[in-house]
Amino acid sequence: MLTVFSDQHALRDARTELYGGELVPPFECPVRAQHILERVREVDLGEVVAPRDFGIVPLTRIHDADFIRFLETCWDEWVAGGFRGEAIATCWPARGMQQQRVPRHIEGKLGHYALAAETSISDGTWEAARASVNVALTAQAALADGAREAFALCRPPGHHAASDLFGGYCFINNAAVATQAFLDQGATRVALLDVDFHHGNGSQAIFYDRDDVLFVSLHGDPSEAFPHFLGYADETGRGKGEGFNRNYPMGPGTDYSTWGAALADACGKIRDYGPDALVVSLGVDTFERDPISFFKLKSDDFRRYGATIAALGVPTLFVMEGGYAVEEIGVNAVNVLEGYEGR
Ligand code: SP5
Ligand code: ZN
Repeated sequence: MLTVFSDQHALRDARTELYGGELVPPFECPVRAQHILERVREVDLGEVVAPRDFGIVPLTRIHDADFIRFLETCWDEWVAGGFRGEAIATCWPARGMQQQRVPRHIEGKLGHYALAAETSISDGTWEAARASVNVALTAQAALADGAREAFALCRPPGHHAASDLFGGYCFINNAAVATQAFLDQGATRVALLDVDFHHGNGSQAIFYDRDDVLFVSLHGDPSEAFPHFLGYADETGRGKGEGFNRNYPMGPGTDYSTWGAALADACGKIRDYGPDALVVSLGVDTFERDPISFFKLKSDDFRRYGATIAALGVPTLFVMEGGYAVEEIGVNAVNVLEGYEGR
């Protein structure tokens, strides 16, 4: 299987994450991508290529122009504001306050566009996010050119980013942009399967009103886990999109007997939908030793579920999302891809 990878991921190297009331080194760090790339090479998964530049237009199919502009200018505005640390949102348009007006001051803008405070914006973040979405689009183009599968080794991840929100370590929704690219190139239906431990709130929100994308997510129960405010089982889509959103929230301690059964059910929905392409938001933070998650998947389980996804027989684009057990991240992510290939 082809892997697309960009060295520019390393430009996303924030110093701080707000966690447990402290500023700690971010869980979402450059070594994650290095370990995955090393494992891709170790098992000889296939060719590794650098991305092409697709420009801004494919991003504007998913994200608002003012949000893209914010990401582009945030760091410079923050520095111009005279702050010493990294850009962190500290106030929000909460219940009863104005949601529509975008403040002019950078602290107001951060609150308007952030869905969470753990994700600091730092120098190079925008450049890395651009490279990451180009990775997804280059892998998508390989499928458009006839490949049956490809691996977009994206970093930073994307599934928490909505049309005008960043957070959860995500800035541009790589999987959503790639999904839209399939549709813009003539696909009629695309399934987006999100197996990251966290609910893909950004992807759900982006496609919630639509029937041309089936969004299916397996994740930690939002009542117990980030992003906390979306991802319940009764969120099934709206209007034309009714029935085209499926959530499988699961509780602490969930192991493969439960998780695998949910995946089998999810795959049944995808099969019934009959998509032209499948995009997998591939997070491996479902691993038993993930430092911020509470599922109990073992390394071999990743291989098993790769095979389950392959049995759908649909052209498949894997887009890297989360996974923070850094030592095992390469084995776990590549196990999914090897399981898919039946090796
Ligand atoms: C892409 C992705 O996986 N993003 C995840 C972002 C999670 N950020 C918030 C983490 C809060 C973790 N609280 C964990 C408590 C552990 N005891
Ligand atoms: Zn995650």
